[in-house]
Amino acid sequence: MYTTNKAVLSWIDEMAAMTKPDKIVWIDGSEEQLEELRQEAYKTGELIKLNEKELPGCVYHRSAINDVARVEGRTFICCEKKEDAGPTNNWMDPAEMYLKLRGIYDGAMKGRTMYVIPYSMSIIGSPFAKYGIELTDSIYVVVSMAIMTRMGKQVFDALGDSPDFIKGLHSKAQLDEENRYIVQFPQDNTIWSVNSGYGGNVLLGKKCFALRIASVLGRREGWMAEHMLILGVQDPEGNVTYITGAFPSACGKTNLAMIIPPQVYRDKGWKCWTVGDDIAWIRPGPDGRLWACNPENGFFGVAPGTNMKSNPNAMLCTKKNSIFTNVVLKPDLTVWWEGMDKNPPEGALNWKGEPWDPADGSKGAHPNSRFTSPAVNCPCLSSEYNNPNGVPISAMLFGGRRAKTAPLVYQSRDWNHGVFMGATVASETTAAATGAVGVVRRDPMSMRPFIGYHVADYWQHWIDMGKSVANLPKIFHVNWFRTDDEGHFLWPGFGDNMRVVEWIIKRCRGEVDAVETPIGFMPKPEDISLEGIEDEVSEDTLKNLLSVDVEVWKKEAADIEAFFEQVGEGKLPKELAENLEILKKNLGE
Ligand code: GTP
Ligand code: SPV
Ligand code: MN
Repeated sequence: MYTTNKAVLSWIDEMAAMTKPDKIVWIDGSEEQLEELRQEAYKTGELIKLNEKELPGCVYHRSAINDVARVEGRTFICCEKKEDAGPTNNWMDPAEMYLKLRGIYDGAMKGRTMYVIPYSMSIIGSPFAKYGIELTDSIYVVVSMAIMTRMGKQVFDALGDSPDFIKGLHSKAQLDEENRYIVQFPQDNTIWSVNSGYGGNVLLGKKCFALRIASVLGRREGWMAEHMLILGVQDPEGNVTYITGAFPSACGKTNLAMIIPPQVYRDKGWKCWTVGDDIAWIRPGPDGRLWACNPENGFFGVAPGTNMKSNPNAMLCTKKNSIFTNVVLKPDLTVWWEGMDKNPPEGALNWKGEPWDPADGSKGAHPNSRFTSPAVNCPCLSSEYNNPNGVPISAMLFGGRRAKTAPLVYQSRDWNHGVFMGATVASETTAAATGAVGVVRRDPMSMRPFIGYHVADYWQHWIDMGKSVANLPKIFHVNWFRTDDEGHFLWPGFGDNMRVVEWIIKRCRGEVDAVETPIGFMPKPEDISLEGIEDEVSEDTLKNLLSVDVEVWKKEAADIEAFFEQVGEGKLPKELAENLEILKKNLGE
């Protein structure tokens, strides 16, 4: 026990009385204790130690075959009134949900150990910091939280006697899909997760706390919790401009957060720095700007497609002290995934643990297989990463996977139009959540699965932030995923996204003008540099990428209107309705 905090102790007593673990172990954050736990997990097979020479400090983990992604259909926001959860969340009366879950948790930790994990989201003691405790029966969760958060007994010192902490309870229970629940109780600062062992469902500091619960806190306290990367872009003169980007799950945040500019840019002196790759907590600063910090302390990144060409920085992050989940396990105890290189290994085990023959056409790694790596491993980690005040934001990007419709980049006319652009983001679904992949759905601010309250109230909070902040970031929409009629990507993406980022930064500084179109400001084609990729992207392709098809956009506007009717429930902010009218008028409707 590392605390005399009565609220902490009585809550742990109550949770232990319900889940009935054989023993309770307090996690202090020391490497010795973590190593003991890893050794224990090697014995049970929960973790497999990887090749110490090739991958020092790394472990392999498999989640159950039916448990490899977030389960949006089984994720609930249990606030007092159903109407406050809104149409994009599952809801159940909190008393009813507690009763139901108590039944499932009853004795769920019998024969197991309950680990008490004290952790901080953001730098301990900083203006951003919020503390949490996760109780879990999974060693995988303990070692993951040690990477993903600032974890250990120093959190109790910071918390002192305060009852102000997020109470997280996780049990793998039987990993029973039918009784799997990921439940947020915002009025109680409580998260209960049961019958899963997959990252986003069980690392409670991440989506459950830092987005679902934190979005509720942010609305109440005047700040924002967003599903955003944070990137520092350094120009040849040495000025660093910070941008954030909200793209839906598995749509490119980690990749943009770790971008390496193309050679022609590096030669001129451009450099990019990672502050965060998934979540941003954003607060108004004393200078009237918005300041962002990354509340996490590691990366939980999509493995497939990550390679030394697409994202060398992410590859280098995974070389030590990392966890690999649901990837291919090679006979030499190293790992592989689709898109790492062109040499699928012989004699390896697939993500299910079965002998895998690459020739049989099946995937070796699960499409949502992941690496978990400490932020300190990142070769391009920003010098401001540990700045307790965060970094000042000049631009915010929204985007998604759109084969058609959305151009490469466009800029909003003003903040409210930018909020409209974010509110109406549409993207093809990915393997990051269970369910069909490749279906276009509206994913407001890429937060659809993570807003802890009514989506229209969340939009209103964005509008209100715009009124209270003097010096707002500029807002842009990007789409790296436009395809030709054969389904090939038109834009090379990855490092070459720097070409779009440069235009965005110049817009923020008033250094380049733009063309006004029905949907917003767009670059003149000659203002997007193709230097060095003239062979890959012709001027015609670029024009195509920057084209707005009025007929397609009329359909888009009608679809947005239907979406607003469906989710607005009589409280759609008038600024969004106005922007829809402007769009329709601009399209000649
Ligand atoms: P979460 O961790 O689920 O929130 O995902 P994320 O938004 O961080 O996505 P990530 O950067 O891991 O990218 C997901 C997938 O998109 C990977 O397979 C990438 O290879 C692919 N991807 C990322 N950026 C680009 C790009 O610019 N162009 C193309 N074509 N694919 C990209
Ligand atoms: C996402 O799905 O957006 C992720 C992975 O970042 S998870 O932690 O599972 O949510
Ligand atoms: Mn994410």
